Amino acid sequence: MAKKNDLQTVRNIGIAAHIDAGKTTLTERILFYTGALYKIGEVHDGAAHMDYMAEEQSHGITITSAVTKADWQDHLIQIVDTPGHVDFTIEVERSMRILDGCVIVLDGVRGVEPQTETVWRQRSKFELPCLFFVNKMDRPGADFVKSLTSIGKRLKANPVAVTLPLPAQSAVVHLIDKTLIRFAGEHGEQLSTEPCPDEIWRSVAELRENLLMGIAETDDDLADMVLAGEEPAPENIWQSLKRGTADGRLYPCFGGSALRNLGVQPLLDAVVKLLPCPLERPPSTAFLDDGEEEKVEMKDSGALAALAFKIQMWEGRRHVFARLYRGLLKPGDPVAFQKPDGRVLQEHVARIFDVDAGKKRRLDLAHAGDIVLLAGLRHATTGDTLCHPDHLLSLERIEVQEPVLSLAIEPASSDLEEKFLDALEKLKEEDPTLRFGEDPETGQRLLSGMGELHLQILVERLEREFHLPVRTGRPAVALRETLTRDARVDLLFQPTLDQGGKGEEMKARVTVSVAPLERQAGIKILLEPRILPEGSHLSEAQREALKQGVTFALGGGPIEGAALEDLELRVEEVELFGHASTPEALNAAVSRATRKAIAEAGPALLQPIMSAEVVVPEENLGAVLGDLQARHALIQDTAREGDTATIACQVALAKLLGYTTDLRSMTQGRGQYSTIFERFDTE
Ligand SMILES: Nc1nc2c(ncn2[C@@H]2O[C@H](COP(=O)(O)OP(=O)(O)OP(=O)(O)O)[C@@H](O)[C@H]2O)c(=O)[nH]1
Ligand SMILES: [Mg+2]
Repeated sequence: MAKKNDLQTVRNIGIAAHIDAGKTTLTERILFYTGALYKIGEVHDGAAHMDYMAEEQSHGITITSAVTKADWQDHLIQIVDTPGHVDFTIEVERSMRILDGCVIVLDGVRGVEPQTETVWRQRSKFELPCLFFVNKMDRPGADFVKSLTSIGKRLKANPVAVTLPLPAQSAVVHLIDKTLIRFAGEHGEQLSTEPCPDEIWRSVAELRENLLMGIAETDDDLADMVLAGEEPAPENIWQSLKRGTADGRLYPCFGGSALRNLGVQPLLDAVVKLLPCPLERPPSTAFLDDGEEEKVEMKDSGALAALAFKIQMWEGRRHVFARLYRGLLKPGDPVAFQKPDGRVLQEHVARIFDVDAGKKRRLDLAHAGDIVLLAGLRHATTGDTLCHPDHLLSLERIEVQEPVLSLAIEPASSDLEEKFLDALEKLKEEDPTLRFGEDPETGQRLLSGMGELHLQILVERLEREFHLPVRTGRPAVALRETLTRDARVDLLFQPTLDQGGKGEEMKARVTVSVAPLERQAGIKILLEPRILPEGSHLSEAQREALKQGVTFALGGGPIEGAALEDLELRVEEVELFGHASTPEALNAAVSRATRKAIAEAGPALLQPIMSAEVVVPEENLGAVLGDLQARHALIQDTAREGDTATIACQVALAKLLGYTTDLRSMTQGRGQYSTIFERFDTE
């Protein structure tokens, strides 16, 4: 293996894509060719090394990102295989957060798909240099050039071809080296490389031209050479391509078929040649306790800075995945971290492990740049920055989406209650997109998550991993409430003495106004009231009481008790009455006024609206469209190509519950769809 503490020879990459594009199949090939695996396990046989969870094997999909490592050309490649299903998008988000580069996989028949756009946005947020692998080129209808065009069109990126797949010949043309690479042997492990024969080269010369022109646009030296008709040396091309990839101006594309063992090794070469080592990434920005910024450079010297990005139960014990950004970490070392609420906690790392999918190996020391598994931490969780206790700082946290679907759930028998709560606590720790709570109105236990599959997998895990049979209700969508018009309320709070409780007089008057805001505007609170009588002021405690009163009142709307959204609330005026205007009085006055104003402002329910893409055989298009219309979908586009049709639409999540089964029966199992949460809106 490459020496791990020589960061020049390390590549940390993620593999991301739309569901089923072939990420796990590709990762299995990478592990096989690099010698990390001596036998290829196929996803469809439930045998993939990377999909080691029982639910992953039974559903044939990836659910949780798995870290593995491979050795290629004296480099250590650490690979995170991420799930493609949108319900598990947090897994992609947190992986992208800690990686240095990524490979986005496309299905060569489908090109860019909806979830490709999502992972693309996630990659862009962290400015990760990225290569594309156009997979499934063995399938009928696969089209490499068209897939590249879809990258340009849908992702607004600049793709350049590096290898062109020729599946019929089990070969790829390498456009930089001008070679033809053939793949032979049982698993394509035997490569033979020859200069590309003229008759093939003639048909690909245009792609080579595009590659050179693309690079020339980002590199003046190379531009001069190309314009002068000179042939740049492959080494020069690689170098400029690496620079263009690093700053996001070029996206090198590779073609092949993971399942048919075509074109994977040239992609691996390119991971080493084109993607950055940890040292080549810009330093991360961290914030010190006093709000000052600090640049964290990837190096062993300096105070520890590591980001906990994932919690996983391993043999029943809590483990924390972390990436080290600076410093060294040994078993027994103390780490401190600050919670979002400002609390600072400190604990000890008991053991450190190197991880390979479902296996772990003990380490004596972790270096900057490493991705490791830590045991012994009870409180550190996803998003926390682990630091040296004398030098506290926080790296940017990981964004978590709010759940959109919930399910009433209870243990099958009441004596399992304690075990049930304990198990949910553990699952919640692992998965920040999972919520568990009680419906305030019905008292039912509610499990909330990102979608039907997410909730289904959680229920299966409770039963299999925790041996906990549960009873569940039907999934229901998460709701929000908003306003449809302005309202203004003036309220005098003056309970009669026996209502006041302690026998002390309470009195305060407030004027509150509310107004609707556009969708996704959130909540705006303006708390700068005019104070009466003229010349008086609010004490710190009174101001805090007003703030709390408002927050409390906005916690639940009048229709379903759902959180309010997209509105502006202004506390316009507060009248004080000497000692009687206690903080309690102000709190009660403002929260009552707020509730009343909301009730008068035409409250309305908002529900999750999804963007959906439905792909069906042409012959089923009419039936599927009719059915979508019956679900009140807003059809945005229908495109036909060959014998498949693609429908783009927006539809309320509530109308999509159970759609997987319905679509299957309308299309004899051939239809597919994917959705992405768009916004909360009235239907
Ligand atoms: N024809 C063909 N099928 C492939 C190829 N690569 C993968 N598949 C198949 O496509 C299906 C999905 O492959 P996976 O590797 O699980 O895809 P994934 O992207 O990891 O899927 P998720 O993790 O669930 O998002 C499996 O049945 C694979 O055997 C390929 O190159 N050609
Ligand atoms: Mg997978």
